[in-house]
Amino acid sequence: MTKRALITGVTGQDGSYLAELLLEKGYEVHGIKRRASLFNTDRVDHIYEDPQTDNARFVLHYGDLGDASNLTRILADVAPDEVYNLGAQSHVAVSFEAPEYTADVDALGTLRLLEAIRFLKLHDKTRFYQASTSELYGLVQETPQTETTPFHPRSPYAVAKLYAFWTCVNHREAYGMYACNGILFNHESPRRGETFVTRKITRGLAHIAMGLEDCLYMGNIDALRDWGHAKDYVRMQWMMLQQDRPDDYVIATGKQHSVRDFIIWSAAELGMTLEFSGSGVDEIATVAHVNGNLAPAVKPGDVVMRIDPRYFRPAEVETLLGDPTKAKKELGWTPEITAQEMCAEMVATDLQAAQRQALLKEHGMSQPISIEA
Ligand code: NDP
Ligand code: GDR
Repeated sequence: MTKRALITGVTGQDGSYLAELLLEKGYEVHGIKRRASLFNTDRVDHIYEDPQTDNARFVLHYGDLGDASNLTRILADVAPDEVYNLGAQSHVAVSFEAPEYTADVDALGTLRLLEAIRFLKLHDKTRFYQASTSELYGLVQETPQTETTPFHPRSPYAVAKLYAFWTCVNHREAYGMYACNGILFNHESPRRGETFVTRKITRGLAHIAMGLEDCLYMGNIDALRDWGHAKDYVRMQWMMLQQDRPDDYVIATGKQHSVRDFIIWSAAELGMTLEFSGSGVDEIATVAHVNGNLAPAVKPGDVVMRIDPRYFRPAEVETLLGDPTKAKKELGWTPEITAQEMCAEMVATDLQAAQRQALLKEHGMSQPISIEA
């Protein structure tokens, strides 16, 4: 029998990789997309099937995690074997600007889904995956972080995700639902949203290399993160729902790097060697050498990074490092792509796009570039 999955957040980074994975595995995949004034399905356009196609295996439904009746109707229509709740206002810095909206979507949205499954009496059939996060650890109490490390959230986003985490656990304990939390550490890819730090760096430096921007403006470049590749992490999301018993797992690489490291790697992929000087808000990165021809617009002495305090957060998560031993032991999961390999892939993709844009600009056909990140 063909398995049916429902993915909230299907148009996001993880949603798009997960949809691909499930289609490869023979699932019928239903995704919830939001109504927007412009097309917002870039990441899944390549797997989109015309609704007129007979037996389409990839189906999109309009919906929103803020709308309980809409979620209930979609769940009733689809009656999925597996629900992956990836939809969220997922930007930590934005959650300080929009805390109430973030709580509504990320916290109550999870409750709405779980209650709809219960109300529809799907809970014996439907397995539920909750996109939990290393941001729950926030002000870390122990290093590395495991499934038993205490939480101390440091943003409205993390507080909302804490509610969702415990709602998921509570529905498992109270109603016997098959509901799992994946406590995922940062994971990135060429499909990462442009305002998250890794993508901001790879895209920004690629633009600088091609003369489309002058300088990258950054926040706290000493922050430490455990970065993995989204492709490795969605594999684990699926694995979690294939076990005999539901449980919660940390998904991480067990390796930590700074934002500064990521800037250095990205620049090196473009042939630039950087020198950092100054400190605090006056720190800058200057190009010391340029090798090869991937950065034709850059010369030694150019300042390509400055600090802009606008990107500091009211409360920061300085350091995160995950211990994925449980996932490795119980599920046999290991990440295959290192942070540096991922960085190289992201830079290559962003450079290609920047080269195209530079060519268009040269011929008077350029579009304005958004550098707000
Ligand atoms: P993205 O920001 O790339 O995608 C978020 C998705 O949620 C998008 O499809 C977005 O739609 C959708 N969405 C936003 N608001 C709503 C809403 N009100 N109703 C329905 N859908 C909504 O996130 P990622 O793919 O990176 O992350 C997936 C999940 O995993 C998120 O819940 C995130 O918080 C969590 N997470 C992510 C980690 C990471 O490092 N990537 C680590 C740990 C957890 P649209 O495309 O229209 O904006
Ligand atoms: P994070 O990811 O907050 O960890 O949340 P992000 O890439 O936004 O920030 C990582 C670290 O980099 C620092 N930083 C900057 N961040 C951004 N966005 N822009 C900057 O200019 C900048 N300069 C420095 C940040 O302060 C932070 O310390 C991500 C999201 O995907 C969440 O949804 C997810 O839950 C967590 O990862 C795990």
